[in-house]
Amino acid sequence: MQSLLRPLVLALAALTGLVAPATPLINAADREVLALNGRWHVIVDPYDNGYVNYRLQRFDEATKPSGGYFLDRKPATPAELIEYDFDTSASLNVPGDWNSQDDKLLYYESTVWYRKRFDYTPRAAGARQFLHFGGANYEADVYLNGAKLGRHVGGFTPFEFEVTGKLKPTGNSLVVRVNNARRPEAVPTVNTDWWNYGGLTRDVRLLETPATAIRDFALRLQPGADRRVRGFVQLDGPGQPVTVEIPELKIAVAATADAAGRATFEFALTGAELWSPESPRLYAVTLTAGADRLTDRVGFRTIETRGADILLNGKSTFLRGISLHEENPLRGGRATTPADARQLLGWAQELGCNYVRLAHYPHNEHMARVADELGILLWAEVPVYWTIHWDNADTYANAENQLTELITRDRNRASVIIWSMANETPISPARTVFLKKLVAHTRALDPTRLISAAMERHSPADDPSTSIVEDELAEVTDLVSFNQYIGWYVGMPDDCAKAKWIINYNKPVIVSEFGADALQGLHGDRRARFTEEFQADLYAQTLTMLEKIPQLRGMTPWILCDFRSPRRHLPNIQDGWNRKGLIGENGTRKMAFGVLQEYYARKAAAYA
Ligand code: GCB
Repeated sequence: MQSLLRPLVLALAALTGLVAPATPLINAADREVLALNGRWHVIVDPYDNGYVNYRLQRFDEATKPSGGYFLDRKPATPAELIEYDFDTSASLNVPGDWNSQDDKLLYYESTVWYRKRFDYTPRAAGARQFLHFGGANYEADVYLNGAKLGRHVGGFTPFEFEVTGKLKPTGNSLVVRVNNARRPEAVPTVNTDWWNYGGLTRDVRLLETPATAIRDFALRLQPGADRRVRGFVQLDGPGQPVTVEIPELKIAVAATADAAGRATFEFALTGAELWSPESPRLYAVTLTAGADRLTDRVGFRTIETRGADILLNGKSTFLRGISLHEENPLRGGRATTPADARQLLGWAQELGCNYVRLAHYPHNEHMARVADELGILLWAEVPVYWTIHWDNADTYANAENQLTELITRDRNRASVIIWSMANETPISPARTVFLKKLVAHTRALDPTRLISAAMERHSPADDPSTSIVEDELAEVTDLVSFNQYIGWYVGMPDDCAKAKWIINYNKPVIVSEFGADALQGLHGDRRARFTEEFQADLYAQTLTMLEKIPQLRGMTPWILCDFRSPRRHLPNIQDGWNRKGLIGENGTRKMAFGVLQEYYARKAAAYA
């Protein structure tokens, strides 16, 4: 949205209460005055009985919405008929998916109503309050004290509603209808290779700010020897003086926000140590605007490409990566906490990684923050996966919105170096128009990071051993990334030895996926599918094959841990799990883990 329009939209949102602001307050954790995590009462409502009446009319659009569960009512007299009761219903943990918390909900794909009661007295006179949701899969209708606050679509990005003047000192009822039904026109569409975890899967918080709030900011180190930082602070209130301070560097700069609430900054980052995987240096940054004050920890680094090289702080780097789903492998549910992020990213570091692909949708904010601390570079992506409806304007708007919410949330994370537009999308004119539009949108929002997409290879009909990567999209991305499964979906691992690659782009090549299923503990011949030996051999042969690509500058094999997938049916082997993990369901490393670890040790030495 253009910044000039933003105040108007915000004013409208405040007026009607039904539109979520374009971007939620940045760094919500710093604003939290009340955690709304913990147990929430839930009603599992497969027929949406609390949402629509028997004529399929929505209660929240009716003048007398008496049947809506969001009213959170109790019978006033014993004679009154009310056929639900949150107080005596079951409860679930938030943040968390419902599937892994109750066996009956493992495959559930419909509506669950969540209800939390809380008390709150504003801390300061004139303060504003916001209800902030880290994410809810897939769509959420939110109600406070019986009135609708609004709706959010998209399962992996944050949203919030201003509730200033709507809170009571005691007994607030916050009700959220979460629905995770898959829909063809949605993002993602109906077919994915991951579990459709539903629910309030991320932190829920009550935030408070003074009347004029710092809504957003970005501070970015510009490439070049003079180490200049450019950036902005966006207020959602009238223009006033804004300061940016980095006390450790004795930096304090001031600017005045314009009528649209935007203050721009440029200053020299004198004396700073740059952020890198070897030395993930973060600086405390404090922003002040009138009575509002926001703190964050920010790393400064540059990322560029030159020909086939990736330059991190000007130095050529090889991205020693692994792909990850946002799933706790041991619990088999969504990863939700900083501890979950530390476990996954810690295992990646043990493997020798300096880089991780957060597949296939925006992961929770803890991931990028922990990666910032540990020194792990990140690829972040949106669920434009496989066969999206390329011709549908709403589908495009939805994808663009998810991307905007992701970029806005994470653009101050030094760890994030790549925004990825899509995964394995079939080439067609409509698809390429759609994705190029996303690329242009991303460059406008964040000109300082690399743009990619997981593309595909193909072979000429008469020459199966030649792999060609050719995609019009690669002309506008900074990296040429593709997934390839020679040895698993295409032929056998021995075919790697014959493979020839044609990649006519003078850009860094990042192999975004390769892999093979192996059941941890299953041993046998290296040609026997699903054995650890097969997977280890595929890794060894693939790594040798990929070394033949002169522009190769990184990879994220598929995948760190086995993960749940409803597409994987082989009894006693898969049992609902994709077994391409290097780590099994119980945390045990498979043989291929060691193969990749050894390769990465050599790569680290070569690029030291
Ligand atoms: C892919 C997809 C990934 C799947 C993987 C597989 O190409 O991008 O989401 O899980 O293959 O295991 O088939």
